[in-house]
Amino acid sequence: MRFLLLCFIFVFSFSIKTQATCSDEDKVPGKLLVVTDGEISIAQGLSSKSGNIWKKISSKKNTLNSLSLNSKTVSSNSSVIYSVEGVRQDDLEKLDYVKSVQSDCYVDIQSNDSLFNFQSWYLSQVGFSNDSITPKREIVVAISDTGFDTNHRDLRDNLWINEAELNGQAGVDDDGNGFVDDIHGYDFADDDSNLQPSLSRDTDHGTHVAGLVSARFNNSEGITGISKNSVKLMMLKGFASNRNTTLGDLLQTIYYAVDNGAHIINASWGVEKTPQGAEVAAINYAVERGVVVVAAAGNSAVPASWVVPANIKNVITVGSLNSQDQLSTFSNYEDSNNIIDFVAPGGDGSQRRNEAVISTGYDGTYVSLRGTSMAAPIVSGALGFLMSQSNSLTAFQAVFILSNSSDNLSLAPYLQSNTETYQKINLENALDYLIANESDLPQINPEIDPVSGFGSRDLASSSSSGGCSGSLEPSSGSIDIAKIPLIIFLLFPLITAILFRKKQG
Ligand SMILES: [Ca+2]
Ligand SMILES: [Ca+2]
Ligand SMILES: [Ca+2]
Repeated sequence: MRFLLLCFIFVFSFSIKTQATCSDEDKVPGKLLVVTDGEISIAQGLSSKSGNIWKKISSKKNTLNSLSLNSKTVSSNSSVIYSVEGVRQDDLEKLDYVKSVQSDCYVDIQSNDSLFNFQSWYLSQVGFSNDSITPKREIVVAISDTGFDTNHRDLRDNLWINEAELNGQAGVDDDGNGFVDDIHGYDFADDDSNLQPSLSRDTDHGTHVAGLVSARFNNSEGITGISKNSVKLMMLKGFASNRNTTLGDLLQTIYYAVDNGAHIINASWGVEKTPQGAEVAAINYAVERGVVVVAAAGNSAVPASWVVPANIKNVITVGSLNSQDQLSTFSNYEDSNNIIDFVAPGGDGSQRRNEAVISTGYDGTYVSLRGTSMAAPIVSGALGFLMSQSNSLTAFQAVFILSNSSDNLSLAPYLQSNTETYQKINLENALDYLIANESDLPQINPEIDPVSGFGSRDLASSSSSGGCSGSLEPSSGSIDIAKIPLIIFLLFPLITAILFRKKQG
């Protein structure tokens, strides 16, 4: 908080030099900030002014009530700042121990999450408001990823909890769902309940993605997730401790998420291929049950239609923007197959802007990464947040709203000239849209293609039709995909720009 205030003051002193006080609108009624030339003694008598309150702001906390204005300062070694209520400004200005008097002001951008300032570039870009807001219900977002620091102070209070396992016996599948001790999720790569990441080079990825969705909001710690505490995180580890990560393991995460109550699944991973039976079936399983799968578009600067699961019909696919609303240098892009549904901030490559997105890291740290892996959870968090603001909004209705309230950008891939229209999410507009239209939103029932992939924009957009055409690989399908060591090109940050790593003691 202190850090935030300092930054604010820094900006303030440069931008509004001539304006000593805030606008009338931003003034806090009846509250003044008073600088004295020392600490004030307790009143000699309470007769002259009663009902005033002096709350010390600088150094040690101290509150004085009903102070006599005839009080003298105890010492004049240093200035002391008080927040004062119940006294007129001109009465204060007459006092010999008062050095200055000013209005207190409401600060527009604020958070008590200490790293908020590092975050603000991308939060403001998607219309994130820092107002506290009460969710009408709790939404579950499943994070299908590399593994997690479930003890992270900025995550542990927002974890999904399987109560039967929490209150059950170790080593026993207490809820009979087929998985032993799955209290916060499961590790499908190692078939156990240990969710810790196992790859040394991938340790931060899952924790980072989870934090973007639902790091604890307003807990005086670290960062805030997009969903402002309205989302519980179901932690699903699908990546193995070596290169043998399989699509099969990752598809298991989707089934588990759907079967165990997730509303949204974030998949910040992919593999370059055309859709086939297994992955299409997994996505259809989710879609038929009203669960939205959000996938990263990929970081290879190629068409997003090359990547599973991004290219599967009804998957919500997310490309990456830099802070200037340009497609990130690395971001996969649209190639007229209507693959990319949304764009959101994900940083930029070092050849242009060298930007990254800060979030939670492994072992209680905070790290900055870039990639469409980071853009996707911003959309997942936005969808969860929208759903939490309504008692009945479905995940696909949330997609509909996000699509109809987004900002259209005409963008070309890095070093290319062919532009396409992309939809940048806008949380503020989305919430307004929900409030204005909640009673007459259409039912969104995505068309299920039982066989093939390709095409997704028809889902997110109210007007466009189809998008499901073209050269589909027939799903002849009985490849045992779980046995193939696929080269999952994790949509990893190309480079890990570590602003700092803050140990949590
Ligand atoms: Ca279980
Ligand atoms: Ca158990
Ligand atoms: Ca926080």
